[in-house]
Order: sequence, then structure tokens, then C-alpha cells
Amino acid sequence: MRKKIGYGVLLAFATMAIGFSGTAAFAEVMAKLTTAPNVPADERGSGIMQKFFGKAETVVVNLQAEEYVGDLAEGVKYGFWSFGGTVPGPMARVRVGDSIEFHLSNAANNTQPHNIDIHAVNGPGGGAAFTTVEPGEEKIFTFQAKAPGIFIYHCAAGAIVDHISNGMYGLVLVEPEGGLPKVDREFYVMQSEFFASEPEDGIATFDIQKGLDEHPTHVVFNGKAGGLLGDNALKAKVDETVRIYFGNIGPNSVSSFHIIGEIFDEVYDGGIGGPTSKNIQTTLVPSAGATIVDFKVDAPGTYILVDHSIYRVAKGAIGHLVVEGNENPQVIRQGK
Ligand SMILES: [Cu+2]
Repeated sequence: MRKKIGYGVLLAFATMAIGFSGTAAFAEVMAKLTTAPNVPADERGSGIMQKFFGKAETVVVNLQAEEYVGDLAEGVKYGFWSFGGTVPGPMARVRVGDSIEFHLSNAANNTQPHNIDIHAVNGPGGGAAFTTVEPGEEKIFTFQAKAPGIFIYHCAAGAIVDHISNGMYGLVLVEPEGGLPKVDREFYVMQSEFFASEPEDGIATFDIQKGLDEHPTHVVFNGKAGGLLGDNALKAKVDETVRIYFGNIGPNSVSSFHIIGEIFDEVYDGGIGGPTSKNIQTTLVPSAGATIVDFKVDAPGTYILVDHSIYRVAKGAIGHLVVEGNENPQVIRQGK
């Protein structure tokens, strides 16, 4: 008897869930964008939950091109061009099969036309042809997220090089069906080079000759020297699993991404859905490419993110992951 009631309740719940998911499948949802190093939460679930809540949706993404003066390094003001007023721009999380309704606006007080090329797009220009916007304008285009992956987006307006070099890029995650394996913490880190001129009126700008020479003045994580140091350091606890979505815009150099004191348990260098590499010390991330690294932290202390093309550390390519918790002498200790 008790069993019958149980099944009845289960059936009622299943009916409700199917009804709800039927609505959700056609729902239009606003993308929740995050500023680096934060990653949008996975709200679609996995397993049985994703069967009901993980269906394809229309996801609306709103981004605005914003030009502003900010800190590139201590004592160095720079004239950035950006998506959303930060470098890198905000991160979005969608799922394979979703239809992305993308709105790009250009702040009225900007000086340049801008657009967006999203590497998750199948189609000429990655959306750039549909989105070139003058200051004060907004344009919309729609694309289907066909392939899972961690993808770069960037501005491709004008000569392109100045728009990329000034900070117009970010990452979008297209999750596979069923989502990615769960981890305890996720972070968004992006490496970029800057070619800063001598400051005029206290503000440095893009020096094209330094770009042509491939001589960056700064190589930084998350938009500025010290972007992942001090109060900006990443944080985790002993025994937690950590995932970093790591993008490299270049615009010229390949990154030799490494964390001093860690081995990446898994690197999604075959893309999402392809084979992953295991137990990797340093992974190459091409210009305008991105990867995902997963690892478990075993011992407390400060782990150091670098581009192991090591002279770049002096130009700013260094960050900290601070891990708190109990010592783990079996894994590491001083002496015997
Ligand atoms: Cu632009």
C-alpha cells in the first residue's frame, strides 16, 4: 500500500516536472554574465535534473561596448576599449542547442564603431557582419550554439588589431548536453598583451609599432598587472577540485600556461567532447584560443599562475591561487 502511494507521488512530481520543462524548453532567459574571475553558475543541472531543466532555450545576451580609462599596472593609466566596462569582458554560459539572441550596443559617448566575432558561431565573421554598431546604436543577431567548448569572443571592427589590443575580448562557455563534470570551484582567467605608448596627459594608449614588432609592454592576467594578486587572488580549500577556464587573446603570443606547485589532472585540449589530456604540467594556449584545466589541491599554500615563457612574468603574467586548510604531510613536507 505504502509503495503505491509512493509511486503516485512520484508520478505527480514527474508530471509537474514535465509540464514545467515543457515551458522552460521554449522560454527566453536572460544570460547571467559574470566579471572575471567569476564564472556563471551551472543552473541547468546534470543527470535526471538536466532531463527536465536542461533543455535548449533562447538565451538573451546583452553586451555594451565601453571605452574607459583604467589601471593597466600600478601607476599606468590606459585608454581601454572593452565589452561591458571590464577587461576581459563578461563571461556567458550557455548549452549546446541553445539559440543565442545577442544584443550589442555601443555606448553613446564612445569614439569608435564596434562589433563582435564570437568563436562559438558557425557563419561568416562569427556575427561581426551583423553587429557593427556606431556609438549610441544597438544591433541584434541570433545564432545556434552547435558545438560545445570554451570560446573566445572579440571585437573585429576597423583594423581589428587596435580593438583587440585595447581590451575587447572575453569568453563564452558552451556546455555539452548534460553539462561538465562537477567541480568545487570554477574560475575565469584570461591572458592578454598590451602595447602601451608613452603616456600623454597621464594616459597610455595603443602603440601600433610595438604591436607590429610583437613587443608587448605588458602581459597580464585579467586585464592588469596584479589582476590575480593580493585581494584579487583566487581562493580554494585543501581537497577541493578547481577548474580554470583559461583564455589567451594574444594578440600575438602563445601562452605556456602553468601553475607552480600543481599538475593539471585533466586538460580539455581536445575540446569538450574530444579526448582530454591527463597529468599535464604546462599547456599551450594559442592566440585567440582557450582551454579548461581541472585539478585537485592537496596542500595549503600559495600556488602561482604563470605564463611559463618566463620573462613574461616580469611584464605582469603572474597570479596567485591561495589554498587554505590542513597540512598534508603525506603529499608534501619538509625533511624526511
Ligand atoms: Cu571594437
